[in-house]
Amino acid sequence: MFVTQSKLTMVAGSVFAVFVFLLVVLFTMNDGEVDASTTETMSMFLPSILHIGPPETCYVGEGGRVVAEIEDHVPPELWRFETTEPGYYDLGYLIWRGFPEHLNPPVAPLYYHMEITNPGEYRLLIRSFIDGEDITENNDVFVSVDGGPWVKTYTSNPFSWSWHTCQIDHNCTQPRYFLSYGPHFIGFAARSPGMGLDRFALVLTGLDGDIDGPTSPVCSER
Ligand SMILES: [Ca+2]
Repeated sequence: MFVTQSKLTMVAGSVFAVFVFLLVVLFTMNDGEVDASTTETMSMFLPSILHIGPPETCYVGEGGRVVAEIEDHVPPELWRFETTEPGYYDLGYLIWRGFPEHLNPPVAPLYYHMEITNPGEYRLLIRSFIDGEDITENNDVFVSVDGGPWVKTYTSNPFSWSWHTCQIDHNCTQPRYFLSYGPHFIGFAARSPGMGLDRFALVLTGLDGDIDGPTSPVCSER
């Protein structure tokens, strides 16, 4: 049967109109809100998609703990790899040698990825020290988990390497995050000049966690 070009155009136009109509109906049925299950799925897979770095910056949680060396990350911008302050673990530490920084956007973020195998509430501990005179103002770094808000995180024990880790000024509150089974990531963004970071640990609440022991195994190549 011979079909003219104008008829083909009409058919294509009708199919497109039906497709648009179905999209409008689906959107209206959902009151314009994003389906929660869709969001959950997106957040579950997003970290894997974002993990484009080397496997050295991706760790597998074991026994309710993730422990990683900060210096596993190649230092961007004015983060410097140093070994001057003794008492660090493994190869050394990264220290911010730039200016005091505030957000918008976060400056020189260091990202570390994790495969959580024991879901639950985790405590965050950062092993740090301050190489500077102004230990009350220059004692912090910004932290974000899974792309969430960047939160100023500080130590009140800056004279030597310490696991002391606080959020909320003048009322030390240890950072805690609920981590589901699967991939997650944590970021550290520059704030205080002279803030040195040695290693970090995420430990399931209720466990002691050997944060001074061996670091977690790295993820396999993806
Ligand atoms: Ca270290």
